[in-house]
Amino acid sequence: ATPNPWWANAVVYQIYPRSFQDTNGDGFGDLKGITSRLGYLADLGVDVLWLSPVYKSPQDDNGYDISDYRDIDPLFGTLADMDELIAKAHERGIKIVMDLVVNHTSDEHAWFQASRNPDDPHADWYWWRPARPGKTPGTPGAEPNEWGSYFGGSAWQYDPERGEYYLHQFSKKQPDLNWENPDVRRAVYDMMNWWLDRGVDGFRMDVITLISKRVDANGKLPGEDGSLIPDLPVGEEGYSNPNPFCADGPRQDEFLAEMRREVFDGRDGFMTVGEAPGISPARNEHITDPANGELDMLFLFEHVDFDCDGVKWKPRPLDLPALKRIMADYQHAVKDRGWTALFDGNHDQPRVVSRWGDDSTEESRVASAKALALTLHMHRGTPYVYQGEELGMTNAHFTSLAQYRDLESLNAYRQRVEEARVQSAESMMAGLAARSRDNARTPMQWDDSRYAGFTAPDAPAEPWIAVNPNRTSINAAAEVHDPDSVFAFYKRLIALRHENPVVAAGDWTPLAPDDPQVYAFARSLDDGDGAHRLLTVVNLSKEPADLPADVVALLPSKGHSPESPLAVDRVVIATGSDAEAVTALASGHLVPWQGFVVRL
Ligand code: TEU
Ligand code: CA
Repeated sequence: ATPNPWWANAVVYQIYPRSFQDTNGDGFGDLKGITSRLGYLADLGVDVLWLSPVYKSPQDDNGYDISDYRDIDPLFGTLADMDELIAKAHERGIKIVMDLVVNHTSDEHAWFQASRNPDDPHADWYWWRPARPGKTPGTPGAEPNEWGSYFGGSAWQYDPERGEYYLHQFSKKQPDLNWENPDVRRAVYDMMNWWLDRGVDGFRMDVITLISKRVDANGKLPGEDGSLIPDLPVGEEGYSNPNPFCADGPRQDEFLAEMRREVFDGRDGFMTVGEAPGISPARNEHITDPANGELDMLFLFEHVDFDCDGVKWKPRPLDLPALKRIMADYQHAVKDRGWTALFDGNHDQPRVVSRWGDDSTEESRVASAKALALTLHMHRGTPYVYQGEELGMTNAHFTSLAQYRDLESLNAYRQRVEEARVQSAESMMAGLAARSRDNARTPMQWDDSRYAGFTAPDAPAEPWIAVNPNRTSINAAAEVHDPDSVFAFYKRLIALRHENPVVAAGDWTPLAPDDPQVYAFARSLDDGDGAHRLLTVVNLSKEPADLPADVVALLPSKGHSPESPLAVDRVVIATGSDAEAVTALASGHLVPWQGFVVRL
């Protein structure tokens, strides 16, 4: 096999700057804060930092609504602070990847303001459409079609100045850019080159699989002629879903290949990762196959969308065999070519230890956080660690609407409980507690002080969102020197990926796919002097579990009976002690949340 590119052996750490480290006491994290924590990140051993957006922004969607791509928002600091962070990170051999948000801009971007004048050269830089025929512009029901925004309400906003509607799949302050327009693409590529020339090492590309829309030969979007969009039902909240017309569209590959040529060809040492809602594993193989010159890897979403009852606000408990099937599809799709990003959490998802682990006691929280980390990091792909995940940070467990900040959550509450009346307040509050994006956005817990060291205890301003009270027991200061901490375990997992080629490059083979408690798989790599194989076994449940038969069958003859236990030096890593792993294999029984990797 061709030698892996550098990012195939790397671990990426996602920073949500707003909640990472505040250094000027305004209650918001900032760039100087990130720079001040590079030692911690170097100690953890991560190779790349992905920063959620820090560009100029009205902060309607916490920076995913950009008003100037070539400047830093004062909330986070200055371009000089960004240059310093890049330089200081590079000194430590850590790369910096920026968040590229180009499916849409802020409505306060100069491009959009110019576009409101139909005679301006920017007039066609966004998706402007007239009111539905026969309807008075600006009145309810006059929108060009029934599409709903992911953040509630219609996906069309009326602009009285232009007298037309503009498309926004996300908030009304996030108008979709018109990628059909070559001037838009040119402007995006020029900006990307400007950042790469400034020293950044690549991009995470926000909803990059939504940029190509399915327009007809006349450039019309479905339903614009006043008819209902064919075959797209209006949902319980009164809108239809634009996804079938805006995800993985007809020019997706063309645009990504053009971007690769215009921006990345000729450069090296960079990486690109696309946020890819609506992309199948098979399409992931095509887009990440280096022969197609598009993207290096993608975040796929089925594994973080399936555990609910049709809508994220009606969560369901984990169905482990279903998760294993989804992850197996991801892995099989890229076994011969292409690559995949591995993640269980980010700034849009609840904390994985609360979602699929058990944060009800300290013991189960630590054990399940390690078990989940072991499962993810032993897969083939590039693992992403979301800030605080390495500490076993939990969901916020908010109890009142006033504690929430995220517009997705607040708009969903209003629309589902108060307007469409499709969910009770009590059920919605439970849904928010389980799935609100704010669960992952509470301040990073550095120590047990009043604001967890995120900002000074005597800071003039409160943090922008409440610090989790469990900062008293869950914080970096308590973990970085504790060999049994979640942090120490992540550090070992990251080191293992750097040291053991089987982890980064080995093939992946599922085991016990139908077992409801145990997640098991094998990794193998033949590097010329025989195959090296690793067996991963994890009890992802709060109950004891039996070793699955097809796992036992893989063990060497000496290894699965009390009389002939596996030699302890075959244990590569274990959530408990190595001896406990040997005992589990010999006895055939796993204690709750017990996981380990052994050399076969
Ligand atoms: O997320 C897009 C996206 O898929 C999320 O909206 C996700 O589907 C949803 O939050 C889960 O319920 C990206 C960014 O990661 C997100 O923070 C932004 O709000 C969004 O795009 C718009 O830029
Ligand atoms: Ca600050």
